[in-house]
Amino acid sequence: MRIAIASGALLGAAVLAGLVAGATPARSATGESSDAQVVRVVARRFSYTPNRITLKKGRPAVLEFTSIDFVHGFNVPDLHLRADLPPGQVTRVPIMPLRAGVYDMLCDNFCGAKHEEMNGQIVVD
Ligand SMILES: [Cu+2]
Repeated sequence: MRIAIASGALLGAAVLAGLVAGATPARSATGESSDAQVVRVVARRFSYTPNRITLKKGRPAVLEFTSIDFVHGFNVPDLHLRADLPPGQVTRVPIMPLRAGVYDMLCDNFCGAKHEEMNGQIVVD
């Protein structure tokens, strides 16, 4: 009988712990906040879609890239962001936009004739 009571108390504690854990903002192993703005971006010769990404200043964000055809090179020089984008997988790029502004993004892996046209902007406001 004592065992039954003890296990009941343990179960109650476990449920309570679960509720408390559920009430606190979750963080992934990489430290990304669960309230991050997630923006999916498709990369292909010779464009990013969307090619204008708007983020809220002070709110963490994650850019999720899928490349269709090539290892494009996502680069935002003024934000010191860079990632190779291998096709066939999602490449996540965390970003904490702290300063309002318009930042040019480009592809820095030569991907063909119109490579120079593969660009866009990140707008933080
Ligand atoms: Cu490219």
